[in-house]
Amino acid sequence: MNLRFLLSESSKPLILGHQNADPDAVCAMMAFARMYRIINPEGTPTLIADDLSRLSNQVIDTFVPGESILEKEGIEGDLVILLDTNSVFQLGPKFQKIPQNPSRTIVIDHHEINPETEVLSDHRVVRSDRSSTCEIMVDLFDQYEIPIDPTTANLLLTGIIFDTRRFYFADIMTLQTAIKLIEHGADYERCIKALLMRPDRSERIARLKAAGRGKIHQIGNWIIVTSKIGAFEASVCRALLDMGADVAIVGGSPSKDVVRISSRSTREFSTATAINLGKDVMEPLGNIIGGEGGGHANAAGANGTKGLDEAIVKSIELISRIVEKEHGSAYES
Ligand SMILES: [Mn+2]
Repeated sequence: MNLRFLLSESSKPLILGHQNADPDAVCAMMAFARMYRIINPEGTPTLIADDLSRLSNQVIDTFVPGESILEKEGIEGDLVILLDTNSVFQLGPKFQKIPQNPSRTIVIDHHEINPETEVLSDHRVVRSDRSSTCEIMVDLFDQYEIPIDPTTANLLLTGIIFDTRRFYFADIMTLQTAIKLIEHGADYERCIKALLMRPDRSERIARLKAAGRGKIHQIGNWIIVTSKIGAFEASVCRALLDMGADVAIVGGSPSKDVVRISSRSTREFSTATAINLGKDVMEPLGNIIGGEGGGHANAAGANGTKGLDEAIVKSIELISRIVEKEHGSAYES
């Protein structure tokens, strides 16, 4: 792919990120727009995403206040660039139809390879060995010998810090890239601060109340915590795992005839017990609460209309039954 050529002959590129764009997507988009303006100062890039996360807005306010990412439909472009995104599905329903012409579509992404990407785009930089799209962007700036100014360096370092979970997922290349960005003027402390965000007051109160009401169940060596709260069930589950639970199951009845249950488990728990919260717990609970349940191994939920207390009791039964059946002898000895 000759990125310089594609950008120099396009006057109205559309730079797209995935739905609910996270800081990696947003920072890669902002950096890409800056790269484009250096290659083609005459052109006007448009940045588009279906909703930004709260944290992404905070990052924009920190480093590029006044610059914006649009959510408007119907904007025409002569080149489409997908960042941190490898399928139209990830763009969200509003913008799924934008990529139409593979010869005018570029994909820059670090997720697992998706067969759809090849159909979607003739110009791809897909590197699933990299832990963020922003890291790939640094390589592109280098490859095309485009200078990185301090603001771009801050944006790219922030995206890297976010997607690597502050360098939890990082290798020597990631760390070298981070150093390079600091040498170009990125302020590490500012980047870290741009990514710090306390949850809203109401969410913090929900977490604290649910923790206060929590019931602790010890099954084998595992700690399962159940609780009830009318809102922020998923956030409460994450908080309970942070506090030390192996599994958190939190139900709420935000109004009459509405029952919601959310659950989370640690990787350690799902690996050792093979319990898939979606299939093994939330699917059966869906029946009890007169609705449906499902999800993934470590994060699942159910929605229904009744029977919250019964469902929570049942969830513990379901988990104990599997743990005791698979691992009973180990605990008895
Ligand atoms: Mn990413």
